[in-house]
Amino acid sequence: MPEELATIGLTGLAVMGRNLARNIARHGHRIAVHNRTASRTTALIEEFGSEGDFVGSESLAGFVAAIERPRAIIVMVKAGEATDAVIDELVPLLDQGDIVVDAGNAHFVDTVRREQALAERGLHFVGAGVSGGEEGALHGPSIMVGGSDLAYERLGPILEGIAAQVDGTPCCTHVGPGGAGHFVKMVHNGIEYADMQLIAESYDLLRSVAGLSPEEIAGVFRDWNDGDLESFLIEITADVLTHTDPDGTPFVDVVRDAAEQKGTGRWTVQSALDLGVPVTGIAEATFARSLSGHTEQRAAARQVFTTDPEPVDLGDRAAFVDDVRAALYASKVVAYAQGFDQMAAGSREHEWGVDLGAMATIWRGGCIIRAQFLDRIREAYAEEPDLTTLLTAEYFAGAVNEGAGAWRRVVALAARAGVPTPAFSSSLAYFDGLRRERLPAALIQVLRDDFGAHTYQRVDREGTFHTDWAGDRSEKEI
Ligand code: 2AM
Repeated sequence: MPEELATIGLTGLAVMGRNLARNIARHGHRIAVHNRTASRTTALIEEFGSEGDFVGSESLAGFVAAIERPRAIIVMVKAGEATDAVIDELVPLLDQGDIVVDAGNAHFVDTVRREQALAERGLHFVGAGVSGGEEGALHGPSIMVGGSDLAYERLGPILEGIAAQVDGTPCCTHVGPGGAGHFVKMVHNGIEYADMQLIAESYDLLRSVAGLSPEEIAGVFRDWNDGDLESFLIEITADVLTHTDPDGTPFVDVVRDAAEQKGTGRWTVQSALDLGVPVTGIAEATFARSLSGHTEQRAAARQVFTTDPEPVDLGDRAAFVDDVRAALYASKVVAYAQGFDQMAAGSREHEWGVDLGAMATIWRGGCIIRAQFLDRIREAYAEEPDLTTLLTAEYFAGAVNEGAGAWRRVVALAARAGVPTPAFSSSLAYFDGLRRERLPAALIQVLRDDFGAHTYQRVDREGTFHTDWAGDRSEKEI
């Protein structure tokens, strides 16, 4: 056993775990490292041992013994059964007050279950969402930490140190107890789905309607990245669109157009349905990925529906490009407003006390959706912590109002040109739904009362009513 104990331990040394361990070591922490297959541990120390103070162990028992108490042990294995397997092996080796951190992409429901199970044995379980991919793990991710205050006291100084920093503020915070960290990481990923779908729709419109080449579209995205839309995803879109295959074909044209998903978008939508929060942007983005994968149905539909819409008159191309920018921005505001609504609803439901402004703050750097935009969200919540919806915060309301005309023109033109813009269109519909004086929901209430006696309320007086539709149509107060 080494003389000096390690400050923290990490087990699971595939690329994310390895990079996170290196990041921790580079920040001067003595770190115990372990992997089921010991060769990964040896490889890490051989290749990167000089970067910091690593203590490698072949056995899990040796690894646990090498960490100072209360122990902080990060588990970075594939989410699901592997996490449970590692926890089951670890728990008998631990002492009261030790902390197990799951830094994988767990479903927050599993995190809640694991936290309760470990709490019964006097152990802290921390579900930590880590965003930023492999590069982020190494150079500074955004970290969303769940679990107890006591656990955060031990972990916070280390994790805040290795996280991305924006204006001197770490992109890491204690989100709340239980599954709070993994819940907000899930919504973060859902928002990422919406963000990418909106970018993809913009690209499609610029290419299919405005007739720009991928190279030219890269230029448009580069320009956009100098303004309000500045973000990591816009930046890498500009970059990948300039890439070509060896024969000069735009790279985007040689990749199969069937988008994949690992499940966080689906989880976000499932949770939103349970919470009753309309995350239409995220849902459309998730469904658009599913649609793209239904290759047989797509082939069948292409054979049957061969008539193209009549060509549309684009008018001024530069003006259209600018309209797409405004529509993208307005739709993005909606997607984020919806995602933040979901976090508020999840926090209320589970009594997590999530500080929405703090989420915007830690997403400014390190993570995939990092953007200037998030600083605006942070400011909006700083000004008004109980904001009903981000859409009505002064800055966002202004941006949406300014872009509304362009948004409508783009969605209408896309419909006429037969270019699918599910995220643009549903975001506009959501916006109009919110701002409408009267919604046709009144008719739905009447129909429900007719076929199912589900009752309704009236605009002109208090109470719950039912009309005898099958009989004399008299109204009764219930
Ligand atoms: P391995 O190198 O031994 O396969 C990503 O798959 C990481 O999770 C790897 O470090 C892998 O270890 C680890 N892992 C996957 N399933 C595991 C399990 N059941 N127990 C321990 N580690 C596991």
